[in-house]
Amino acid sequence: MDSISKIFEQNEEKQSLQKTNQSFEEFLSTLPRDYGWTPLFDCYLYQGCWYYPFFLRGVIAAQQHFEAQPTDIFLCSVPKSGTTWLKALAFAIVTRKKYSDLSSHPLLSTMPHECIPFLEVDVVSKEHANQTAGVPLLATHIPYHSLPKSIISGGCKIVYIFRDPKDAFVSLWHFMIRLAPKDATYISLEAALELFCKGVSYYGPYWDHVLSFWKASKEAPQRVLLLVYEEMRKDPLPSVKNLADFIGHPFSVEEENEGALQKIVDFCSFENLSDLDVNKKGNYRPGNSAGIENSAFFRMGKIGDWRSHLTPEMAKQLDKITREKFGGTDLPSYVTDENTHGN
Ligand code: PAP
Repeated sequence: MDSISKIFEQNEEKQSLQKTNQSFEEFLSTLPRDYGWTPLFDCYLYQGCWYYPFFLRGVIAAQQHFEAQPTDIFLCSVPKSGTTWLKALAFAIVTRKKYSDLSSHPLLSTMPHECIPFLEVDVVSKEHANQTAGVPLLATHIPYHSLPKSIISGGCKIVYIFRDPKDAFVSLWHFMIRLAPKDATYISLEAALELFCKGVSYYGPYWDHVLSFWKASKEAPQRVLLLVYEEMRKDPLPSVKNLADFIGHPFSVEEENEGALQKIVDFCSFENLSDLDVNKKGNYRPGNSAGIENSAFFRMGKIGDWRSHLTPEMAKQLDKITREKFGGTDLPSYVTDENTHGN
């Protein structure tokens, strides 16, 4: 990794940046490569996880330069598992005193992703580590074993959200179609499933990602909290209360009596956020090749939407891997009863 250390030395000069790009390309060429679900990018295997080059560059830079502060709180997730929701909730919880009047709340005009820096994209050096306006929240999709060391050694709190791999797969497939250029041939559901099952997906393998945080939560439950999308969707209050306690912003009895917890749950609900103009009409990272409409992050927000897309055989294929990977853990089984598979 010596050459890579050099690659990511902080240097703002144009010439060095160009050199960096060339060296990064060279590094990429040494990694296993596969089709990235879109003609836009291939993906590359680094430390057991599949990345697009744009993100991998940031992951390596973060591993080398990011110095976490012990007070930093990391919102972690495998893509398409509830990241946007978790960001909105955590942001609303932490800032609730400042924005007790919801009519001026930043989430009314800013999509949740823009409220919280994304480690491997927005925060790659010590200099940039200070969080937005004193909010100690950062987000990342990096699996636990590849997180920058200072996050673990600094004892930072980590909140991890995940969901049924079948729904995450369907959600990701829709997202990649939205991301693909308008005139491009979209990846079929069947081809995407084959890649997903091989582990080749955005920050995949999906199951290994979840397991990395599950193991960490077993080893250090005081430091790593797991949130289950389905549990939150069915009954958000207990999980959101737990989240607030865990990140050190518990709701007082008085606040609960006044309905402050319920107010945040309602404010951050799919129904409310997806109906805001900013999330219906705004754009995320405009001008970037990975830019997309904000609405792509608010599709259905449903448990079990996979039933509208996957054949029983496809669902069984995913369930088989889930059973193998999650067997022996106390993670939700996510294996659908044989009799209820299907559309
Ligand atoms: P990301 O990894 O690209 O940030 P992420 O937010 O993790 O995406 O996942 C998007 C999913 O969360 C979408 O699921 P779907 O495709 O099955 O519909 C999206 O609809 C859902 N989602 C977004 N916001 C909320 C919310 N407030 N409550 C519940 N689900 C939500």
